[in-house]
Amino acid sequence: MMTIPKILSSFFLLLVPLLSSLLANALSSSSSSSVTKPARFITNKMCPFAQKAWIALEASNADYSLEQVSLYGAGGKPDWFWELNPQGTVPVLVVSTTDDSTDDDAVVVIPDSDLILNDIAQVPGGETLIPTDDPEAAESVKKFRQCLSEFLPIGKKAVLGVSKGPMWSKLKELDALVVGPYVCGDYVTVADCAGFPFLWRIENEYGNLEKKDCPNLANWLQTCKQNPAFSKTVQSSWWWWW
Ligand SMILES: N[C@@H](CCC(=O)N[C@@H](CS)C(=O)NCC(=O)O)C(=O)O
Repeated sequence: MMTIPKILSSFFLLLVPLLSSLLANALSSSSSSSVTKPARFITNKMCPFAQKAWIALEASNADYSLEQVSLYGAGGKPDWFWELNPQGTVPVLVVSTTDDSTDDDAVVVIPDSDLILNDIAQVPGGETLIPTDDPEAAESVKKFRQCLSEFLPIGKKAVLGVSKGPMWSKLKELDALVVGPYVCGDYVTVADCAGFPFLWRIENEYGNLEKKDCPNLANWLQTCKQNPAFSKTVQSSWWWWW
């Protein structure tokens, strides 16, 4: 029998491609003029979900400006942020589809890290990080992201609780999905962007993953850390994903 979290995560995984295609349509059809203004990336550098999107913006060479918002300060979140994203979460990416700054309708707000990854090619200058012309690599991206979404609640339980066994088992599953040097081979895809913030935190907390029978993940983390698109997003203070 399916557990409730499994149902929810399956539902979410079904929802993400649907929302992505709706967003892509909105982005491509909302204006006749070309997209040239830099996107606005609203973030908090301590958040792993926001880090995912930040890496993708960097790795895809997108044209964007970064604005940090304080999430848990005494004054609460600013009104403009609530108006932009009523869920009150980062990251948020705002993509203009016209050069006319007075045209409010020509703005698309993408308020979720997975949606941002999927739509990165819609950002000015952005190159897709989804290998559309390589079915094998596309399948490898899909499997890695699926396994990662299963890892997140297991990792949370392990970090907060006593037993780490289920987390190490799930990490071995992820390890087996890494082709190397990046998840799908020689180039960065959304799978690398999605995985790095979370797996970096695990390595930071528990040490080199090679010692946990995850040599591929250990080498992959090393490769990512040497890539400026990843290394510039690493912070000395950071949050877990809960
Ligand atoms: N599903 C969202 C989750 C983002 C998320 O949980 N962000 C946290 C910070 S790491 C947040 O904004 N929390 C603000 C709050 O809960 O009030 C995504 O992937 O973008």
